[in-house]
This record gives sequence, C-alpha cells and structure tokens, in this order.
Amino acid sequence: MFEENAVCKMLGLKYPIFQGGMAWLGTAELASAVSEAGGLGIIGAGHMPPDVLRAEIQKVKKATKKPFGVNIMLMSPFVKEVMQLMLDERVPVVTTGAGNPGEYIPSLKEIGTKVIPVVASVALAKRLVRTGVDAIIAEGMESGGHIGELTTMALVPQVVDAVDVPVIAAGGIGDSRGICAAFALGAQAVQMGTRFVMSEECIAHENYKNLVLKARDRSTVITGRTTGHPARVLQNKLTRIYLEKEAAGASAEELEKLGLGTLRMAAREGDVEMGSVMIGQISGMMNDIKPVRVILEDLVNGVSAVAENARKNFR
Ligand code: TUI
Repeated sequence: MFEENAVCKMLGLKYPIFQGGMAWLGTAELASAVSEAGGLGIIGAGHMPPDVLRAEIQKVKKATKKPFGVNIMLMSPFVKEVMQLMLDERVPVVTTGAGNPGEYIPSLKEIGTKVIPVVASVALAKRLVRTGVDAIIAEGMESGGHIGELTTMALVPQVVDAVDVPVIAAGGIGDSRGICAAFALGAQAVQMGTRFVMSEECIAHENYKNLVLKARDRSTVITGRTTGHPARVLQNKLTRIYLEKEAAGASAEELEKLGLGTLRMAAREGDVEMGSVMIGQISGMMNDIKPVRVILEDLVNGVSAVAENARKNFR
C-alpha cells in the first residue's frame, strides 16, 4: 500500500502519516519511533535553543536511518540560529508553523531539504508555493495549540484547489476515518498530533495523558482570541482564569504573561491545573495509550474497511 502515494515517494516514507512537531512533546524519542515505524517523525523545536535542538537531532539520527523532520515555530526567539542549524545538520524535512517562512526557503531548498510549511489559509499557501515549497500542510482549527480560523473540512479542499503541490491535512484527524476523509478532500497525507501524544513513546507527563483520556468532545477551549495568538487547550483552572480576564478586557500583554511557560508546566511537570494542556478536538476519542508502531499499524489497517463502508452509500 502507498507505493504510488506522492508524499511517500517524495519523502521516502512507508506511510503517508506525519507526527505533528509539538513543542515540549515532539522529542527525539517520539520522532525517531514514528520515523522508524514508517511515518514521518518530527522534532518540535518550539522555543528550544539551538544547542538543545542539535542534541535532539543527533539523537534521532542515532536511533533511525529513516527520514525525519524538524518543526520550526516561527515566533521562536531563536528562529535565525535554528534555521542555520537545519543547514548545518542537513535535516531532511523542515516544517514551519505560526508564521510565514518565506525568507528562509531558498537556502533550505539549495541543500535539498524538503520544506513543508503549515498554513491556515489559502492566501499564505499560494504565496509560499510561488517561493518553491515542496508541499503544504493545511491545518484546521480542530488542532491543538496555535490555530487559525477555518476548519479542516473547509480549508483542505480550498488549499488543494489553489496549489499544485501535495497537500497534507491536519486538524481533527485521529483514526482511519479521519485519514480517509482527508484523502476524500484531496489531501495526499495527514499530520496527527493528539494521537501521538497518546503514545507510550511520548514523554508527556502522565497527568497530561490522563486528562486527555478523560476529555470529551467539548472539553477544549480557545484562549487568546483577543491577543492575535489563539490556541486550543483543554479546559482547566488556567483557562477559566484566562478567559475571565480576556472577557473583562485584559491587555494582550497581561494575557501573554499569564500563558508564559505554561505548556512546559503541563507537559513536563504535570501541572495540569495551571498549565496549558494543548490538545486537539479529537481528544474526546482518545481512549488508550499505545506504542507508536501499533498506532500506525492500526491506522493503516483500518483504512480499507472505512473506504469500503463509505462506498456502500453510493450503491
Ligand atoms: O504552530 C502551530 N501550532 C502551535 S505553535 C505552538 S507554540 C506557541 N507559542 C506562543 C504562541 C503561540 C504558539 C503551539 N501550537 N500550528 C501551525 C499553525 N500555523 N497553525 C496556524 C498557523 C499559522 C498562522 C498564521 C501559520 C501562518 C500564519 O500566517 C502568518 C502570516 O504571516 O500570514
């Protein structure tokens, strides 16, 4: 299966499944497990200083010979140094998020790195394709963390129609049904974050994973709509305080301060009361924690039955 898939061929993957490059959660352990099992593992650089990121990259290179990626958060204070590190380490795939990576694309392309930005709009997708990116990740607002305004269902087909490079769908995809739905919209691969947070290899604190196990369909909320940096997180004490202040007209500066360092608090220290538990809307269907290899096998093994089931409605 997937021998003719354009994204698998371009990147040398067994499965057209990316693991989202999540800050504090997309570590070398998770990324190398996903790549070794046939998907694309992605280190989440977040706000990592370059020396820490270099060590993570070297860990992945030691653990697997398969292709892997690094996600660069464009709001990071280290973005320039981190981009130079991509060149020094000849990272095979670079994905970007939370901004426009335009100025960095030519030098990455020059050394053969595949550049695949995450976008939340057709306009940015079109602009970036003109600068020579290899594919586009179209991410809907069902995703955890920093999000745009459109849903995956509305965004993906519009991006597919607007660009001539492969599109990877992200946001709200957690099982074989989501993969088939993404393919039906014209995507040629998927990216998943939440599903891989709920893996044995993800180092998220057990409090974080346990809270996701308890999540229901409406357990996430969006903070930061007024700051220009909206983010989807599980509702907790922090979000209740944050949203109350936001509704009362608190300044962007005060709100940003309230959120500072809170992802690390939740993901690593296990403070899921006053930390940011970033997770997607599909957290309501996460009922188990499995090894990465089993997650990928279950996803892939399920697609034929889902496609067949969908076809029944046409007969
Ligand atoms: O980047 C993400 N998800 C993230 S980043 C993150 S860490 C963070 N830290 C501080 C503030 C906010 C977040 C946690 N989760 N996903 C990819 C993504 N990119 N979603 C939306 C976008 C995006 C938004 C606007 C990409 C481009 C963009 O346009 C900028 C422009 O210049 O047009």
